[in-house]
Amino acid sequence: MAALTTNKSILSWIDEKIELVKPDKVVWIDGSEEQIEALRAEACSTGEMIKLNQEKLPDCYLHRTAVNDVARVEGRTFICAPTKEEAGPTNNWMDPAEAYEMLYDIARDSYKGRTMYVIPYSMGPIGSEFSKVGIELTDSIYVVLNMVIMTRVGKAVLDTYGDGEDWVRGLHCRCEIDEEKRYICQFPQDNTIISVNSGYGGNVLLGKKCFALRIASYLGKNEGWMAEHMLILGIENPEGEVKYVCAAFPSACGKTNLAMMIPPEKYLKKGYKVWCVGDDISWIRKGEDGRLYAINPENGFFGVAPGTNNKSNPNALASTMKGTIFTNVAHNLDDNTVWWEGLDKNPPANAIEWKGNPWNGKESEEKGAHPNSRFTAPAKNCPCLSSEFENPQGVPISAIVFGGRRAKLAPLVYQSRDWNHGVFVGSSMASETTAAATGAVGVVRRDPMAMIPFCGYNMADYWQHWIDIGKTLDADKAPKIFNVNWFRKDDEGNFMWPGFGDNLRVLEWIIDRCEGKVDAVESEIGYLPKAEDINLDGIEDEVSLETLKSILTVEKDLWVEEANGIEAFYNEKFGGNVPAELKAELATLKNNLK
Ligand code: GTP
Ligand code: SPV
Ligand code: MN
Repeated sequence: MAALTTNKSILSWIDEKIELVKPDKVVWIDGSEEQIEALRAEACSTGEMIKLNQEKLPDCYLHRTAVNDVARVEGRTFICAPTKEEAGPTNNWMDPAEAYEMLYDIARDSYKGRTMYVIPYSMGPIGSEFSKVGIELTDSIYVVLNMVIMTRVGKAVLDTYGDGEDWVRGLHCRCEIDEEKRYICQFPQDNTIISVNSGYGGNVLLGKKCFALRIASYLGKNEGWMAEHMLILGIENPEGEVKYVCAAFPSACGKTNLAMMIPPEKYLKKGYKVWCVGDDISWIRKGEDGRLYAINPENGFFGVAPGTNNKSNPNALASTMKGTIFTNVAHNLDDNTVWWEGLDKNPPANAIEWKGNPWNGKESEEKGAHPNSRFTAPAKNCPCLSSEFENPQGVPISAIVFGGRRAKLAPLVYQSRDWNHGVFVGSSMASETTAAATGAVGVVRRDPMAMIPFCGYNMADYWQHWIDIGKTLDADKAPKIFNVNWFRKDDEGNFMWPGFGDNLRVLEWIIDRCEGKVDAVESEIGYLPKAEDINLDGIEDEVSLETLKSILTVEKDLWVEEANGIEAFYNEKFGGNVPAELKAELATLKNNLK
């Protein structure tokens, strides 16, 4: 098939890779509906995908990954910078020359008998000055069809790009899905990603975490912008004014849910609306007016299925009703649809579970869907998609919100005193681990800015970059920085805050703070809301004022422990490399707690 570009750097790189992996055939993905339809049909003919009930779920498909390949593998993800120091203490590092040699050995001849798909894609609207181009080579139709949803794919990308050389090189080889030979390697200095022996989302949809966070964070450092693991949402008040918020929560800690939330009944009646710009990744830079602007580089949602239902996230559910690929959920054989834990209280009796075995959801103790099962849905399906979604300049950011999953300690919400204090709050974030990555679940770990698995260079330098960006912002233009925690639990293990749509009550306080419309209480850790300033109208039965007060309290002895934990994290991991501004913030916190 004829190449879709005359760009020499692209063509020669692809030729080299063809020589390496030896495909039977090379197919360029042009983005046409006919080609996509033919690939879907081919994937169904080989069993790689299952065509679902086309009346209930038009253009929807089901895919099951290998049982050993269901989440990101942080232990096998490497930043192959020239020195270990550049990758930093929180990344796995491999020497680039050694990494290339090892990866090429694994990749060599691995496309024999297979097709090489060449996917030209744009992260960000095609042609926007914010956007970046990538080429992913893959031997998986599933990857092609996911990339078609998650990014802007096809000939238009190459036509707009022309003859540049700064495109991101991505090679994915399924090989034998061998866990022992699975590697996800980023070479930030070479704009290159190589991923072998996996077929799971975050490991193989190279535009997503590998490019839009790991490579892009490194580019951002050098080019003066930021790539962040953040959702972007717009909150429209009854007067029709929209304020935008970016929020960083670790994987499976509520970004998609917050980004698409439906306001509580009483807010809807008053005329509040929430608009989704993005649910996972933000690229942020300073605009001409001196404010920070964010775009969502993606074009779809790769969302966690379990827990998604008509009450928790109706917009996400609606987004999955057409053109969606479901991965590792249960297959309801009665009507050829899908099911997952938390969809409804009516699991199918006649079904296949995520591993591919017969499953009776009414009787089985086993789960039907993997806890990290996902949907890949086009952004355009989302009923609350922002009209600014395609805006090449992005949206102006009023507030940046950090948050994690903490059963104890972290209050429902607090505000940092200023930018540097906000960076400190982000740098000291911690959260309970989730099923989004392989390994133990529910263990509290430090996850600065929700970027621990995604920062493409030394995290201490990344913090410095945050501080430096702050220095370029006028105080009245800089977004205000907050921390939230939807996941506080009582002694019986019940969530103390209803969460989901009711989180708008907290966002309302955040926006009011940005506008100087509401007072706060100064505490050891920052500004806390007065309990009566969080609107409980309509949920008084669920959250008493007393409960609210208890999750808006700084528990001093726990915070002393926390400050010690932060200090240990700084010292043990980073030694002398922690920016002076953050050390000063830590000293202030310790002093406040005396
Ligand atoms: P990634 O796609 O992995 O980056 O995850 P995410 O941050 O987008 O998380 P998502 O919104 O998919 O939520 C993950 C899990 O958290 C789901 O099971 C949700 O039901 C649950 N969750 C989300 N928001 C809330 C909340 O406000 N309260 C509670 N208790 N659970 C929530
Ligand atoms: C995450 O784990 O943060 C995700 C899913 O958004 S993945 O694409 O696997 O990274
Ligand atoms: Mn994510």
